[in-house]
Amino acid sequence: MAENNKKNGFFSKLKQGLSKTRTSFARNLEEMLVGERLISREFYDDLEELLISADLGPAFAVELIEEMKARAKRKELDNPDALMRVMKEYMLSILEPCDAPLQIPGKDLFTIMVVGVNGTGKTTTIGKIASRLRRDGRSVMLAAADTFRAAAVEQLEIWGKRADAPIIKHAEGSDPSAVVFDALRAAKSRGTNILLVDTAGRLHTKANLMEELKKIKRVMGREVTGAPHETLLVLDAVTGQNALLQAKMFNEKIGITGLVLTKLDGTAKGGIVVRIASEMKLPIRYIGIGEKEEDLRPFNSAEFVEALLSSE
Ligand SMILES: Nc1nc2c(ncn2[C@@H]2O[C@H](COP(=O)(O)OP(=O)(O)O)[C@@H](O)[C@H]2O)c(=O)[nH]1
Ligand SMILES: [Mg+2]
Repeated sequence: MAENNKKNGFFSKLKQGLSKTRTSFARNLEEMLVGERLISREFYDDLEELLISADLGPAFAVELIEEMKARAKRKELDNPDALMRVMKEYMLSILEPCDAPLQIPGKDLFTIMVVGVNGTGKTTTIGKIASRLRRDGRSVMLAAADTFRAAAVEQLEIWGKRADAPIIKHAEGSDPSAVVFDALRAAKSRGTNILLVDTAGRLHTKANLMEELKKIKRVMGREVTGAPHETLLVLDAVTGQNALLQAKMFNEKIGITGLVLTKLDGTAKGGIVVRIASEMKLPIRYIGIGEKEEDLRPFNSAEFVEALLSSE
């Protein structure tokens, strides 16, 4: 299938999107290697700086350098290709455990609560997921529980129409939990397979937001056993280390079961995906590389490493 083909549009676009990260990284690395002895002190210092500036994180840098030093001692690291190979292997070993696509059983109601800071891409991601699922012939319903702005509901409605998925909404400013309650009832009575819940992300009232999200979770758990079955946190890769801080905060306050990394088209901070993987150890369900429906894919660690590190 086209989706499994490395030469497909998605892979090219991902590679294109990560090119800023790659140029500030892989190319620098190649330049560093020209004429330089691989195992000099300065080389490791430069490498550490480079890894940290690509948002790969200090832990990654230290561990990778330890690994390289060990291999250099065993004389396994005597050319740039070998070094690149070690880097790829190491990155893959961090990302592979996060390679866990969302599995949605075919019967019974499966509920997905989508959370994250304003502007990270929650509503867009819900629309894209809904379209994917509809294309697979699943029944999908959307709950507009970001009741803060009317525009948020309208945006979700547009995606709902596009995906042919009904939406449950209330008036602007109403209680988000009440919307979710109604949506759960509607989904149950119509025998819907998947309910996607959009939520607000305004952070200037952080404590309130977390309380609101906890309440939504409680309501879901009361109405449907095991709900929310997935609590999906959407992070904007462009924000680099802020995305990591958000992941920690949301996970601590409401518990996260999966991540979506958006805006990997055109970021110099693509390394943040590796850092989030190594520090959060949560499944990365999807990545986003644009605003359109087809710009969302299940995360694939091998594809990602290839796109991030291959120069040709
Ligand atoms: N370039 C790019 N833009 C995205 C991506 N995902 C979302 N966006 C855009 O980011 C903006 C905010 O998205 P939205 O879904 O409204 O965020 P929300 O506030 O979290 O619901 C919109 O303009 C989206 O089109 C992505 O993967 N790449
Ligand atoms: Mg939104």
